[in-house]
Amino acid sequence: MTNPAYPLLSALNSPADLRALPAAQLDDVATELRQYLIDTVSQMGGHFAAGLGTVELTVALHYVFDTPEDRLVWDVGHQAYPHKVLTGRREKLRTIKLKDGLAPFPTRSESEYDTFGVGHSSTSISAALGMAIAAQRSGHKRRVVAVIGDGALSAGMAFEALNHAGSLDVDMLVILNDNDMSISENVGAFSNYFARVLSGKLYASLREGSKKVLKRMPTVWELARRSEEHMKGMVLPGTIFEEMGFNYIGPVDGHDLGALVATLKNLRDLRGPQFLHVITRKGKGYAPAEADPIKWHGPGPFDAKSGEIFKEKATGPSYSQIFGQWLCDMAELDSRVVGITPAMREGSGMVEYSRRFPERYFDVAIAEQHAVTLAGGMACDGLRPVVAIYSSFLQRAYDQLVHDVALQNLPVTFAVDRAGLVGGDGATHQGSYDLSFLRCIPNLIVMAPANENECRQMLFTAVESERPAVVRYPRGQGPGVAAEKNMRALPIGKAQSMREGRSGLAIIAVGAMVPFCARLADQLDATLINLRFVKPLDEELLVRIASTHRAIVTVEENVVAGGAGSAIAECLSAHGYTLPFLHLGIPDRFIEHGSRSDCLAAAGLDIPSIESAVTRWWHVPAKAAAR
Ligand SMILES: Cc1ncc(C[n+]2csc(CCOP(=O)(O)OP(=O)(O)O)c2C)c(N)n1
Repeated sequence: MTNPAYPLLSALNSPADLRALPAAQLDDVATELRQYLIDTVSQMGGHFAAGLGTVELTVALHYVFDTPEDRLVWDVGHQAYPHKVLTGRREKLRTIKLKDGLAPFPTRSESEYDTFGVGHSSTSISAALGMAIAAQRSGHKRRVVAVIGDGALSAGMAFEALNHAGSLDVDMLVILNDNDMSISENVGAFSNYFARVLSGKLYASLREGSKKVLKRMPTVWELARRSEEHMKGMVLPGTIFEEMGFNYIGPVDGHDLGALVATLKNLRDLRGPQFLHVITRKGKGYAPAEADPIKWHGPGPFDAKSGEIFKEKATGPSYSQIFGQWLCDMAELDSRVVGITPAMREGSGMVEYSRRFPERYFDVAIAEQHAVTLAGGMACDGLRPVVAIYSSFLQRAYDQLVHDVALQNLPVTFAVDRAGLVGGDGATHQGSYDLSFLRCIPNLIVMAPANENECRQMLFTAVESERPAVVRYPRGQGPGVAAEKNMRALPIGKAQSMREGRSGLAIIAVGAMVPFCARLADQLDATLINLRFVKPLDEELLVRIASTHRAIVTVEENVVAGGAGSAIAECLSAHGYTLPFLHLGIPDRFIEHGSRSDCLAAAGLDIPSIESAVTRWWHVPAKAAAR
């Protein structure tokens, strides 16, 4: 049934329907699609400005290419809402990020049009190249297209893939969606170069000229060939891509559907690695988002008419804000301290710091590996770098952490945000593994705060330790313990005893799980320990607990496999203790999107699940075994 608000769009149930339309109707489809995004995202929040910028590109791609037979690979996937709408998921868009609703990013299990699972950036060219090689080897004639933003192009992986693809004789198209923005302003020499060249008068006139040429010429190939002499080496932003073995075309106005369709049709039939540079505007078509694309990157629900984003009532500061305040205070206290972010200024709570300490603030673009090694170098020569990084993005920089920091015992502080379950961003962004992959690295100190004040004191402890040290804290707010202005270093490797119980059961909890276990410890008259340090462990206290209790429960917001519970069991087993253990943590499966509470419940880590799991275990088999 067609919806009068979106007469064309509501009749499109697949890209095949779109391809059946005359080209003259595509502009109207784009207008409706944009309005649909505004109407829908305003109700439930979600990634917004990036999707508004890719409306025309998405329509053109599905119109020209034979998706899903032709492979369309989106980078990161936060700009893929229009793609979801055009590929049979229009009505479900309102469920995106919600429990059992659409996934936040393209996901292979969700749709055959989602050719590659994404969420972490800069993977699209590698994945598309892999598909192009597979097509070549199996004799498939399909086309493969990667769409990557200028922010995502700043990562090493993207260049590794370009470097490889340009040396091969494979048919693939890389589209650079250039809007001059990452989540915040895009940074780096490459981005500056594009901006300089594209804003140059000379280039603008050449572009006008080439537009006219395009109209007269049958193929883009010919355009590229004929315009080569006067453009290449002078101002053409694509010279570097040409040098890497790509045939560079562009820039093309990414909101001009006619030009996009004509260009893509020409490119579809070209052999070898092709590179199309498309200029778009983040937030296109929604004035508030065009004016402030940072604010509108991923807003909550908003009033579409007034542009007012409805604020959730916060009862206290988030952990990211606690970190941001601490970083400012620490920078004031110690002139050696510098802050590093891989393109996550807003999310990591560093806006204020970046304003107050611009000389000591380094946004390195989406380059987690570089961020960590850069910090290593800084620490070698007297600085005390603080790398703010999300747990799931730290996965990218593992070797750098081991080889460039820990092995050299360099004093780098890691503020690991979004550790544990993150909610709406789903499986790709869950910070499920950091305790497991960190605690096995020699020299590292690994801390997890149980509340806001402890977070601040641990961050201070990390810098004061003069060693590589990690503080991992969850998304959102803590239990509401006000952070003391005064900073004091905690004794390294000392846990905190919260409650001495008489039942013989000890609960050892980590970070955010400590307050979750308080009521349970009272109910069961159990001892409650706030582990504080996952590394080094408080062996003395653990041995005392093991010798005075009959069973131990460990609770952590990290995978059970190899986590803090395993560390405790290993330690006690080495001391000869064989008492019963229950290890609670994230189970051995990926936890999908939903609210943070939904995710905790799905992992069995919400308060009721913890309480019932421990109570059952303690009352029946463990107690019997322990008697
Ligand atoms: C490895 C990794 N680091 C950081 C992020 C967070 N992130 C999501 S989108 C984004 C900006 C992407 O910019 P760009 O590719 O230019 O897309 P735009 O939003 O401008 O359309 C960042 C930093 C991520 N998804 N993956």
